[in-house]
Amino acid sequence: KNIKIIEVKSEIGAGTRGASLGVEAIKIAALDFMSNFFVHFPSESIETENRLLFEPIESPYAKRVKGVYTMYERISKSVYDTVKSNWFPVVLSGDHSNAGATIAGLKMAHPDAKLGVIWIDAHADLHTPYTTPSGNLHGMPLATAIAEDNQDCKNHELDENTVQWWEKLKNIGNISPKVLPEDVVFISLRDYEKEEDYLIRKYGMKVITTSEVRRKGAEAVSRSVFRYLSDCDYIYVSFDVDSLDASISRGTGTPVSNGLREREAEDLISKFMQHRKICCFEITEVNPTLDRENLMAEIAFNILQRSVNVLMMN
Ligand code: DIR
Ligand code: MN
Ligand code: MN
Ligand code: MN
Repeated sequence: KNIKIIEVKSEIGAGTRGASLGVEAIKIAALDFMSNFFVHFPSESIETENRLLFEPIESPYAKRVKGVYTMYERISKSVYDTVKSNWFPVVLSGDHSNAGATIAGLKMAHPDAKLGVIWIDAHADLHTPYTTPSGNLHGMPLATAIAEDNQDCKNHELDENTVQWWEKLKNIGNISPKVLPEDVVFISLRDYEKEEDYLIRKYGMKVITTSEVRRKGAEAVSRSVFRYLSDCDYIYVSFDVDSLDASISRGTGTPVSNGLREREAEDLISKFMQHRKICCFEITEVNPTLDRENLMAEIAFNILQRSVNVLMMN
């Protein structure tokens, strides 16, 4: 595969500041390891809307949603163009809201294909403006992909403006839904709210826990994931670094205990990358401002490097 790196230094979907520095921190990790990894690949840096962080918030239940929509437009177009010109997109992104846009771009490039998603994350990211506890859009990208409102669990009344932007997010590319809930697999999910649990149960979504990864190993877990997603044509892997255990993920906005070890994540993700259906890989939520040294970015870089090596051999 011919790799192209798409850099998305956007953090307007996060609740904690600093994830927009994650991409640069990963490059610093490469330099500290004396690796010339980044020399080998063409890259594109997507313009951001981070200036909105200095402005007042308009929609408390979908913070900076207009800016996130602009990012959805830019990122989906870049991913679409990359796939259409036969490059394999590796996305390095700030906060996880960007992944909703990556999925949109993949679906726009393959409108008739069935798209599967492997979501490696402590969180389900299935909130909607109707249910969100925080208003942060990094908790909602999968809901945009499956075009879910979850009105059954509604906690807030929304103003018309928020509703309109949310509708635009779900419908970007004029294909909705992009992914079916049955074609999503969660890995190391362990910190989610009852509204998300409702959707996971309602749709019978597939969840593979940290202990299952530890017990069965990368090989067996990977086999069962691809068996589960066997009727998908293309599969996207989204790696939120907070899937890693809190003991090593200080450098992310929302660390959670009982997560994956570095080696477990690395072995599993590089196994995934061997599969012919894998069409895109994203690493997200590295926040060096919260870290000691640059540990989170170094781990992300190691996983990136090994994954890309596997992709290039396939
Ligand atoms: C929580 C935290 N579920 C929220 N979410 C995430 O605010 O929606 N943290 N994704 O990384
Ligand atoms: Mn996430
Ligand atoms: Mn997360
Ligand atoms: Mn199926």
